[in-house]
Amino acid sequence: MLDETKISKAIIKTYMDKLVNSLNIDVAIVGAGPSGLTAGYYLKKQKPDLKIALFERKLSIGGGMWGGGMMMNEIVIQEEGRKILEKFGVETKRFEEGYFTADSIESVSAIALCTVKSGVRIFNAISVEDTIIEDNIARGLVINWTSALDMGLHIDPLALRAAHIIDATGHPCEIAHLIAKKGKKLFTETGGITGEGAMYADEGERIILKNTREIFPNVWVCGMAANAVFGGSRMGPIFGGMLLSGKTVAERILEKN
Ligand code: 48H
Repeated sequence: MLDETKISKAIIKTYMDKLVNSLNIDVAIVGAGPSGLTAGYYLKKQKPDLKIALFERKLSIGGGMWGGGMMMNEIVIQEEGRKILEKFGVETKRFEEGYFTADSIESVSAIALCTVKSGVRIFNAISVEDTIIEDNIARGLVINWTSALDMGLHIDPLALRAAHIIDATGHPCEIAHLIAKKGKKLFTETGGITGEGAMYADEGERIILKNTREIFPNVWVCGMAANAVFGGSRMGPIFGGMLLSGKTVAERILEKN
């Protein structure tokens, strides 16, 4: 006879162990779009002993990749992005010289599976609502249930400490905004957030790796958030830059360590 209370206990205990083990970690990633997932994967690949947790506001991970372009579920990548996608086991097709396509469903599923299997702990349906900042150095994240925030419930959050934080929140670059809103200066020309530029795919894909960097002590930015912070262009449904930016932020964090 199945005991319903054992099913409940198994879920509650296993989940809580996972969460408690994520309260003091090496890297906390915010946002499970293509750049955040890729960043987690490459960090673990290079240094398997790192403790990494990724927090995603939505129930589903994958961010803006599922929808391809205008909900046509194909994405475009160039040669360098194709190499990363193929490492994840995704089949790519040559469209024309320099342009490859991949099924967006296959891409998200493969990246997500590789990232989970690498040992990155993913917490979905949890939003990052603030950061811990001590003496002008970021030390961790403040988290809450997305559902509680959506309902406007007055529920105090919980917090965790992390040696590094990655803002992989895409267009809204939410972690950068949270820090700037507290009156803190970012490592940008103005000390603030420039906001992303209009669409210019070639520039957006080129500049994203330069923009993938530390923006505040212990806070790094990757993916679309990197261009949003530094005024880089948007690029539409071409995703190589997101994958390369995730890989690059992992490399830059490891170089600094
Ligand atoms: C927890 C959060 C929070 C928060 C946001 O948008 P994403 O897919 O981000 P990237 O940078 O990996 O990829 C960008 C790409 O999808 C894209 O939009 C492109 C290429 N656009 C070009 C163009 O021209 O439009 O994923 C970000 C994820 C999402 O799943 C959010 O739900 C999540 O971050 N998120 N999670 N706490 N505070 N804020």
